[in-house]
Amino acid sequence: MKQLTQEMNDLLSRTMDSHVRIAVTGLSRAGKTAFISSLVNQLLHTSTHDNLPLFAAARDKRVIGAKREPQSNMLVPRFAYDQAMEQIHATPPTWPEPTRDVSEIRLAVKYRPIKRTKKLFGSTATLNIDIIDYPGEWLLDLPLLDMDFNHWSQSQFTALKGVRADLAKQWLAQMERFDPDAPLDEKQITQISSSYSDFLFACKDHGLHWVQPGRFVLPGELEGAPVLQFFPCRVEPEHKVIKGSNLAILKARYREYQQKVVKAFYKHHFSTFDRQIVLVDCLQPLNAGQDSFNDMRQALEQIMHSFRYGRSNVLKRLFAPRIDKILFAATKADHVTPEQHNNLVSLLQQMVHPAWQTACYENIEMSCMTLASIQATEAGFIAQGDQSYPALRGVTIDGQSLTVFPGDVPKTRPEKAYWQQQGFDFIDFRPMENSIDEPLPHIRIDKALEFLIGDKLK
Ligand SMILES: Nc1nc2c(ncn2[C@@H]2O[C@H](COP(=O)(O)OP(=O)(O)O)[C@@H](O)[C@H]2O)c(=O)[nH]1
Ligand SMILES: [Mg+2]
Repeated sequence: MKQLTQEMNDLLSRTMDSHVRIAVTGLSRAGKTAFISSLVNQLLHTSTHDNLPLFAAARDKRVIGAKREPQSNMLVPRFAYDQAMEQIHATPPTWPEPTRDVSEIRLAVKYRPIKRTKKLFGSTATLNIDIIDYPGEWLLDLPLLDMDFNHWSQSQFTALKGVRADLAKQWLAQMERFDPDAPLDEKQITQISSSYSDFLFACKDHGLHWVQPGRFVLPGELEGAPVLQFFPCRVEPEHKVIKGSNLAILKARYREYQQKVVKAFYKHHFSTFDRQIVLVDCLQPLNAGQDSFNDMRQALEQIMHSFRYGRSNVLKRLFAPRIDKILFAATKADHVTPEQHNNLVSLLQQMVHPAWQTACYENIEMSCMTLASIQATEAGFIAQGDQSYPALRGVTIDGQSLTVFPGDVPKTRPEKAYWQQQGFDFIDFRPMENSIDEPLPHIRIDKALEFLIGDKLK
């Protein structure tokens, strides 16, 4: 009953435009934890600081204050904001620990509305904002809902080219000794599953982001569970499955994974999101090389399928979608000098727009931008003779002060020659020292907020 009342309240406040659920995703290390930490930090400071000039409600002094509230979904872990702040404000400052699961945090923002309908209810109003953090890798699993085990296995073997084929060697060697028709050998299945997971992890380490099943590399609370212990196995379509055989169990676990992991995520989490921000680290693949870059594009395209609610779409059969705005943001903009920011947006647009335009995204507004959640460098110029060049100054993770020009960001998808001739070389900096009473330094978090919730604060 309590649960029901809570749900009714949430529903009511949503119709009153006083509740919004913003989902934050991106592949691992895209910058989700840093983004949410900074977003919360900015909102908590905005009544006392002019830290969000591009966020109209804050600029116009209509935000009275923000505070943290207990989250509504009690089955989801809380986003570790306090821990993140401790780490960022430590001496020396460090980046927050990576998170590996879905988590949530709620803020209540009190503001002065300008819409007449809202003013009827008083001179102030409150917007409850739920911010949900979940791994983008989980969205790579969507196609699994439309594929049976054989079909999926086939697709995995087809993808074994180039670096992937090399990385898969150990797993494939174990497959040689695997007999799908033999009676269930739990130990062998566990071993091969673990070898298959190692292969997926190795792909990630080599900057190859398209991995399936996505949960294998970010299992969250499912770590070690049998539902994550299976692997692709190539058999002829007409191959008969013997009851109690290895193959029978692989297929059963695959079906369980489809239902209890993939479908459950879309039904219980994804279906509740109103707005989505997808964070993309375009710089890492620029560092890593062409394979990594192409792979990132492929993974992004795959991620975008989750926002495509065409009529016959598998998602539409599961729930009534309601995401109406998506922001794609290239993160870590403080890794490049400011005059490169435009190129960084163009690059992101080039990765996102073609897929966006050819598909049917019903009633979803989309935008691309660049941001730095927690600015770790200062931009300036260095003089060389009578010329001056743009440069960044920061402190490296091991405490060295550096002034660098990391390179030009290509405006469009680079050709192979880019990596051969110049490439890109960015260095990891640690967060700048910052007083706990001050908001964190950022680049364009306010612009992101304006896109994501500006309309809700009118
Ligand atoms: N310079 C800079 N580095 C960032 C920023 N955001 C994230 N990073 C770096 O990217 C790493 C991964 O970020 P995190 O937020 O943990 O990624 P997540 O896996 O998507 O949650 C951090 O440890 C930082 O090194 C940023 O705004 N500026
Ligand atoms: Mg994280």
